[in-house]
Amino acid sequence: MASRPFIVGNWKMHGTRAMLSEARAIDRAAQRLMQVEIALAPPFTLIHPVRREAEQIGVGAQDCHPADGGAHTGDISAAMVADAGAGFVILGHSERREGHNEKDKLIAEKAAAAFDAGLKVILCCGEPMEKREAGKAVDHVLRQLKASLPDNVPEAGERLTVAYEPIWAIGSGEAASIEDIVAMHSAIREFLVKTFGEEDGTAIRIIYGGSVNPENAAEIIAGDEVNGALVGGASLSAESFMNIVLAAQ
Ligand code: G2H
Repeated sequence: MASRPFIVGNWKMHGTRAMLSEARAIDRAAQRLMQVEIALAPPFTLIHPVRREAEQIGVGAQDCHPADGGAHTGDISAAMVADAGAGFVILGHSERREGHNEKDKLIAEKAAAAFDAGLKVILCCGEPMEKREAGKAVDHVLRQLKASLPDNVPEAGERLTVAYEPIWAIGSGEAASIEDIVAMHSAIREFLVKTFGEEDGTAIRIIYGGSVNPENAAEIIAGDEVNGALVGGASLSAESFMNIVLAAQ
């Protein structure tokens, strides 16, 4: 099991250079909070500037293309985000699955490209409300996870993080209940141990995302098999993000 909680801010499509002051403030505060691993995933345009400003925290991307390069107007390869200073990439977020019609197979190809480029991967999975109401949430998430993983995950325990994000909880202000989070995380843990073996399967971090805020963070992050949080809206201000980090200590 990973020793330090992992708290990642996903800035989504928010942030111009004016937001660099928040990244600086987060980085300064992080220097006094070494017992938590902290990272930010800003938009592509801010990866390099945030990396330059921040010494302590991890910096990552929110997507990458599966190809190494070529005629893909508007796309960015895994090697390019690594070159800009990213150490990881978030893949399979439901906003990309829905907004860009990304399927599991494409996500697995992106993950393979990211690993080849030396990046770590935060692989997102989560169920829509209909599946939860039908009692099929665990089946849905495990099937999605299995299909979104590439055939080869190098150093899985170290380089793969799974983010469980129930779609209905994202940006809704209503996080999943701690009971539902713990039940899903333990099903994911069982799947990871079966897939990657005891050592890697227990070392892979499983983080929760979906309306995490300074008020609910302590309870969520203390949950069994919850190794941290992927935070959207509440990561946009250094104050609220660092209050979540403090709750994770
Ligand atoms: C879920 C999360 C971050 P929010 O997407 O990935 O966003 O915390 O705004 O629900």
